[in-house]
Amino acid sequence: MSVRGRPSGLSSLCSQSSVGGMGCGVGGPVVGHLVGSTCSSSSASRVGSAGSLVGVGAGVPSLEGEVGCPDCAALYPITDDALLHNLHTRYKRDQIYTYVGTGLISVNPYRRLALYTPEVINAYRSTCVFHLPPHIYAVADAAHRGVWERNMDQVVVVTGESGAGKTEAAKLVLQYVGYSCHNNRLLQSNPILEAFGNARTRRNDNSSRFGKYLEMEFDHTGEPVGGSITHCEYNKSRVTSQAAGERNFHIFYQLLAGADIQTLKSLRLQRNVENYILLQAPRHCPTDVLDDRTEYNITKRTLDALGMTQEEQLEVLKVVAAVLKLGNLTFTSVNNIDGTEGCSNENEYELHEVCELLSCEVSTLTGALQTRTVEARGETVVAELSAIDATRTRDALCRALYNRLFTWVVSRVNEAIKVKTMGRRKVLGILDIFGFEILETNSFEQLIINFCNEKLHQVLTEVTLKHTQEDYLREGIDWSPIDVPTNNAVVDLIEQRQTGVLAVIEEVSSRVGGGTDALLQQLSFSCGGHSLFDIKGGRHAHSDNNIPTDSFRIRHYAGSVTYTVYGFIEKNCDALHRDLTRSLYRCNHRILKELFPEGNPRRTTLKRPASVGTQVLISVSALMRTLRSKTPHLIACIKPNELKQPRILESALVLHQIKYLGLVEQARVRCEGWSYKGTHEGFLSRYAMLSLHTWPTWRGAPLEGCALLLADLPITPTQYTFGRTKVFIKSQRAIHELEEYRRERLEDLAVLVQKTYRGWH
Ligand code: AOV
Ligand code: MG
Repeated sequence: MSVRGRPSGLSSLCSQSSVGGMGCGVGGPVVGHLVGSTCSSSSASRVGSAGSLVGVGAGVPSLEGEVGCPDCAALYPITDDALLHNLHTRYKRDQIYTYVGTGLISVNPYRRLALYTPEVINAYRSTCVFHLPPHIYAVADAAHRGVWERNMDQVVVVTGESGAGKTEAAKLVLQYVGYSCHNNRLLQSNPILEAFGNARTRRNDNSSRFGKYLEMEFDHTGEPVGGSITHCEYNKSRVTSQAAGERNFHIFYQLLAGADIQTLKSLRLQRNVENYILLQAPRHCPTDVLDDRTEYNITKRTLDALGMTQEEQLEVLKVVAAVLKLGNLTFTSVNNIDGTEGCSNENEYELHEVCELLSCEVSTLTGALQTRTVEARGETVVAELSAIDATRTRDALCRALYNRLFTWVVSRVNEAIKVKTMGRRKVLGILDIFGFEILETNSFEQLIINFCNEKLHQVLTEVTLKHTQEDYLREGIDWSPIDVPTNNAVVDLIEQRQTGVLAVIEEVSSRVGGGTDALLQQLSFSCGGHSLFDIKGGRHAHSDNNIPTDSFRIRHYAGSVTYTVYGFIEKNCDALHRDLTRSLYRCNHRILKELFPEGNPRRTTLKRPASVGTQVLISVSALMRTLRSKTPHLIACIKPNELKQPRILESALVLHQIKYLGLVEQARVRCEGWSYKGTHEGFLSRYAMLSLHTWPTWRGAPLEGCALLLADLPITPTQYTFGRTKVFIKSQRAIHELEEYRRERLEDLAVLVQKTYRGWH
């Protein structure tokens, strides 16, 4: 050996088998054999000796009591059924986390487990991950280290269907990183985002109705210096209509349940939910007054903590209250003397109060809601709206007010957490979007949600499976390709220019009088021949088929979804008439001017605002670019049952998710592939100090240097290989130990430098 002080752990590298993923050299019996599959020796040995998190008195995690296989990449054989069995075995013992190579599977426990205490956080910060059970903190730690040890941008991506646990997982990652850094401002912002952006749906009591991408920024020392939040597509139609058994956004209920009498009075509100039409769900839905009250206090505290003044908070709440009260306005038809139809508002008092809240003239708002200014042949004519049109205008106004308020709140939060210093920075991003949804009736929102999930799935397949294998082939290393199903065809079907589903919706939206029938016809014409698209009477052989006449069906990666086209065009446009934006801009309410800048009469551009579909395409492709530019860490969340109940795992439901999340392919590529890859130069420059062959200087070819260096380390030759430009190392553990060893070496060198320095003085 040409180096000294080698940690004893490194010697275990010699005895490792070539099984990929998280193989571990700690000896011990295999616990929890699988039917028809076993845990391969290296990984099984991780199970060796020590404890499940739950019920361990001291609350410190250890490996004892782990059942099944902590890493699916070490199962043999790797099949859907074997994965299911493994997850089930572990779930029964509250072991909800399982690795799949470097990624993590998390099965929703639907109950609080003692897994997230400060002791556990400290354990994952201070102990080698190979001596601990699988945990989301291990993923968070790897991402965090990637930033401050390797100085590379990282991103944690959480996937899974609605209710699978993505948002909770994202919060835990943030909690871990925030805790380690003693900086919780970004974490603190979460209750506000959830209050305004989440709602109870049939599938999840706290469903995210917007996509969220959080970024923590770190300076060159690894200290967090701030962050930012990007949100995308917002389910604004929920403001004015909710499906049976669902609720509106949390903030409405929180406000009514939690605000004190004085605040309610100044907001002209009454405590009773039943007084507001927008909160009357079509089917009874429990309102949990107690929880809403507690949550209101949390939201309020968060607003305080982010530095929002009491006046500012009141301004925000006034807009929320105005939306609720606007929703109560009802219009009835009036026949004018000249034969035209007009309408009158049945609830004058409520309208007066709305105007008080928004500081605007009653006549201004009445005019905006009940009339329309049209220009014809150079003349300006004010036409009265029918009761139906005034109702539509009222709803569009409610949605726009709420939607823009949410965007304003997010930018206010961004203001509070933004980086205040200059200098080079690296980021750790966390992506948590709304999960894939199949409801009884699926509308435009579901199409958008499911399209976003398709895009995410496409990019993740690309960066984790496709690119990895392409790299092996490019580098010329021995590799038998593993077939990876892609969802490119369905993504194309939806996003293709001119002929894709979104383009068709856009085109029909821009036609004068384009409605549901025109949309169905055009969809049938443009997409009817696509093998993943069905529509009644479509050109495809299978196009018939129990599809209602007002619907079309897309076969998504996660299942077939039938969409009812009713309301698509309105939801896609949802533009506000100029009369409305001008009236809102004229209000004396401080925030409204910022919310409706296009209402400024001095602004002359009459450009049509981008439709929802176009906005989604733009923001999703920006998000995917961000993902591609960072080192990904994956967390696949699994929903164990539809009942939202603990301790129940429905096999068919979980198997379906295992399949469409591509977990078997992930496990296979990890098992047969290589955990680490780095250029010859990069590897050498990082680890040259571990061998006297390459340290203090190496002047030969990098490849030769790497070969000498690796030969000098206790790693068996099966554990590494050389590609044309890169070094590949089989197990994560080997890399981990190289890093440990490098750290010790750096400490040795620091001591040496100190001694030399003292010697000089
Ligand atoms: P989602 O984000 O994946 O759905 P959530 O993260 O909101 O799902 O989780 C749904 C519910 O499951 C939470 O409100 C918790 O009650 C429970 N849950 C999830 N993870 C855990 C955990 N680790 N421990 C305890 N309970 C948990 V959606 O936003 O609908 O796509 O759109
Ligand atoms: Mg969520």
